[in-house]
Amino acid sequence: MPTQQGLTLVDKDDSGVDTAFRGDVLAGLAQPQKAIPARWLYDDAGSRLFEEITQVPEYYPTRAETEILSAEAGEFARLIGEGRAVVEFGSGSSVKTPLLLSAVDPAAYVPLDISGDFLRAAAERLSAQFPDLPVYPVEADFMRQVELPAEVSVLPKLGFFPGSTIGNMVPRTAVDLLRAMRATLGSNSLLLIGMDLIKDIGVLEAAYDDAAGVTAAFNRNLARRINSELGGTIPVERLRHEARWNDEFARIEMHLVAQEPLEFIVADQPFAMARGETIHTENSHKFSRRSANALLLAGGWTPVARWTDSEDLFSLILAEASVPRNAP
Ligand code: AVI
Repeated sequence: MPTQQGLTLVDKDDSGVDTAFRGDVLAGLAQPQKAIPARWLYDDAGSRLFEEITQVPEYYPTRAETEILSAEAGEFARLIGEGRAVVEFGSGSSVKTPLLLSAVDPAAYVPLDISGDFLRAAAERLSAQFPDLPVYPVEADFMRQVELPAEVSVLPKLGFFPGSTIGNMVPRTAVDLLRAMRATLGSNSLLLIGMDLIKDIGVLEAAYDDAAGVTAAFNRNLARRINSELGGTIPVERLRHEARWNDEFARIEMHLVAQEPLEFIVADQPFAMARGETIHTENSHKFSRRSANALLLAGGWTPVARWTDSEDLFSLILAEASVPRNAP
């Protein structure tokens, strides 16, 4: 597996267009079921809108996971112990990360993120809050094995991947990521991972279609981004946000639904949508205890402890990289 550290991670052409974005959008819009990878939802405006989503009353995951992190500090300390390097996959939340760091008293903190700006801002915030904690931010795509800073190489690691972001990947990609995490963290490592639970469909659909319309704005922002970055003419106001439960695959899907027949251009190429046709923009998989365990095991992690919030909405799972002595 290739490793990388401190590389330039975004390829732009001569006119400043992100070539990976253009490639994904053009390929995605050409498919029978139009679909664009969810990672493109997060430009600056999208990232701000996602922060707003975490505050709307219907979006329970952030609240529920924060409740677990505050309530179980003693158990984390007991099972994880002090002195590890906490390696966070993503640049860290201003609320969840300090709760974990206070609980496990680590020897170092290593946030990994593909976006250097977010990473540096988060690392500065953290250093101000924990002045004695060495912080080593690494700008990298953590979907692949990442070479960690030499300063933490001898320390045992705790990976931290909150938010149920794993649920935004289809299982094949999620397993690839879990394996990459294992390769990054090494054989004596632990992983603390947030995984959202299957629950009442009404609760799920409301969480992804809040009354204030923040999630709708987050979804439609992708079409705005295509227009502004790729010379698009998508009539954004003719696309309706929809959050639908796919029971077969246990996931909430976000779609942009054409309200009438549409024709538009993106990067000089023509596209059309029939009335009711959709662009699929995100999956958010939900898990049972067993399906969460199966995914972790497939990715090379053995679950050792599990916590849920007081309403059983969300789970945090601690898993270890060591090889279990089970029959084959
Ligand atoms: C980032 N991720 C875990 C969020 C989720 O719940 O799947 C993204 C999101 N999409 C709509 N609302 C929140």
